[in-house]
Amino acid sequence: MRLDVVTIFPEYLEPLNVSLVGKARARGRLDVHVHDLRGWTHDRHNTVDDTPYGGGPGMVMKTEPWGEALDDVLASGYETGAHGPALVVPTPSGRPFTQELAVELSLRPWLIFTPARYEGIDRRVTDEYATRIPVYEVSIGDYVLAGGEAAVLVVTEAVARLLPGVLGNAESHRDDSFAPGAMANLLEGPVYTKPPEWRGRGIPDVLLSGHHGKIARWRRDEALRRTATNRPDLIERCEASAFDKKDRETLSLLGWAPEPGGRFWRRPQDVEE
Ligand code: 6GU
Repeated sequence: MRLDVVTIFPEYLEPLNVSLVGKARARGRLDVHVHDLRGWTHDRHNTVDDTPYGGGPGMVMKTEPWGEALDDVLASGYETGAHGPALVVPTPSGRPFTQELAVELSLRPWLIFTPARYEGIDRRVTDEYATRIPVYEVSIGDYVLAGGEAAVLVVTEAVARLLPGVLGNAESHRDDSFAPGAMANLLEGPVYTKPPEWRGRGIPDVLLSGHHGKIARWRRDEALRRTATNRPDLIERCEASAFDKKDRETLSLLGWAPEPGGRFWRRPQDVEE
């Protein structure tokens, strides 16, 4: 997969050289190109922003540097044989970045990221490239960052670990908490390793029992417990058929009630205001 990032803070993308993404690059699974947007300015001050039409606070990133940068990145990619580019525009106004979208992006051969500072990029830039290539406007959560660079790191890491030969263990994705079609999309429960006792704290007996059926059931109950506490919306979203008989018992003990249709709902007295 080829990755291009156009930014006014190329040094912010240094983490792409380390850890999992760095390994993917070293193994030849990822071909990363970081570009300084200011290289496509022509004035003495390397201006990339201007005041917004219609007034209001902040500054807007200008069309011309982005247009020239993206034209050059697209052309250079084609020259080296890249195909199927897609633009990924990080913005708090984008669609939520999910594991499902990470999987979709991991199947594309070439992603071009356009992290913006200030109040974002002049809309005409996205509109223009959307007539040529797929454009994904993505948000990584319900909070506001000062710029899209951190979001590029987040998306890149989520995508890179899905590329063949990066994680090493093909099984590892299937159980991801948010893997599409995962067992009821539950959060993963707690994990333990040696030593068997640490500061007076032991390991749950069942994990030492060697009884695979009981271990699987315990893990499932812990996943239900953690999901019910941290992400009750995920439980409510589950189809009735996602829960077996023991799941239902566990959820009832956790204070959840089945609807007539079989879906689960927090009992009204347990819903926080
Ligand atoms: Cl992608 N960018 C910015 N600036 N803020 C965000 C975001 C992206 N996702 C959530 N907040």
